[in-house]
Amino acid sequence: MSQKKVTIIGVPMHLGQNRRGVDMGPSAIRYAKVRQRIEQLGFYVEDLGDIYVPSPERLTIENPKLKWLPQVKEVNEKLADQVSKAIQQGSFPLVLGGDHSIAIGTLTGVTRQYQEVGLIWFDAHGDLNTEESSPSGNIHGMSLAVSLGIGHSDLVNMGNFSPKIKPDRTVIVGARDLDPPEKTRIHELGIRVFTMHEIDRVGMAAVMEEAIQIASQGTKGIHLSFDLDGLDPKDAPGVGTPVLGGTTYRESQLAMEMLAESKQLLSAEFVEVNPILDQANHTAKVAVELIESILGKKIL
Ligand code: 4U7
Ligand code: MN
Ligand code: MN
Ligand code: MN
Repeated sequence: MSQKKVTIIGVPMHLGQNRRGVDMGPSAIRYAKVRQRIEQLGFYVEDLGDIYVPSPERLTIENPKLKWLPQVKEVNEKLADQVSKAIQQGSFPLVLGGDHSIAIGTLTGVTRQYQEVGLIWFDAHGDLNTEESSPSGNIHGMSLAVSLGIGHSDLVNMGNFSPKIKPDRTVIVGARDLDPPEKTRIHELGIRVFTMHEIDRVGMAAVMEEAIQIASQGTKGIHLSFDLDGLDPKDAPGVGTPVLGGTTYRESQLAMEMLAESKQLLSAEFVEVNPILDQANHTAKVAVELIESILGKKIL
C-alpha cells in the first residue's frame, strides 16, 4: 500500500445474523488499542466512529428468507459512501465489524473508486448463499454472492453497478463449512477456494503466493475481507459461527505478512468479532495483531 493514512470505520452491524454481541465488535477492537498500534507503525489515523445500526427490538422481520433486508441495505449504503470518501482522500479504509454482511457496502465503496479489484475472502464459510439457498435467511451468509452479482437486487445493485468483483479474481482462504448449494456455485463460477485440506497439504505460504497472484493479476490491487471465524476457535473463540479445524494464529499472521509484502492491498475489513462469546477480548486482540501485520509490522 502506498497510503500513509488509515481511516477506521466502525460498523456495529448485527442484523445480518441472529446472535447478539457482534454489534460490540468495533468497540472490542478499539479497546484492544487498534488506533494506537497503527499510529506506532507511522500512520496518520482518522477514526470516523461507528455507523448507526438500528436495534432489532424496534423492528419486525418482513422476510424471514432475507432478514432485516431494508436495514442491512441502508447501513451498507452509508458504509459504501464513507469507504469511497476515505479512498478519495488518499487514505486506506479499515472497516471494523460487525457481521460479514458489511462486506457488501465495503466492496461497493472500494470498487466504485478502483473498479477492477481482486478479493481475498478469509473465512471458514463461503458466504455464497442466496435467498433461495440459505438455510438461515441470514445475510452475512450471502455477502460474497451479492458482491459477485448474485442475489436480491436491492443488495446486488447497490451504488447502481454490478457485479463488484469477478469470480476469477476472487479467492476464498480457510474454507471448511460450505453448504451444498455453495459448493455447486463455486464450481459453476470457477472460484479458487483454498480449503483447510489444501492449506494442510501445501502450507499457507504456497497458498498465499497463489492467492495473491490470482487476486492481483490485471487488477488495481486487493481487498481483504477477513472473517475471524477463519481462524481455529482455539485462537479466535469470540465469533458467532465457530467451526473446528481452522488456521492457527501463526498461519493467519503469515498470510497477513505476505499480503503486506505484496504491496497490493487497497483496503481491508475485519468482521464477526463477538466479545460476548469471547475470552478476555482475545479475539479482538488477535484482530489487532493481524491488522498490524497487513500494515507492514515486521517481527525483526
Ligand atoms: B459468516 C451458513 F448455514 N452458511 O448461510 C448460512 F451454515 O459471515 C453460515 O461466514 C454463514 O460467518 C456464516 O447461514 C456467515 C450456515
Ligand atoms: Mn463470513
Ligand atoms: Mn464465517
Ligand atoms: Mn460467523
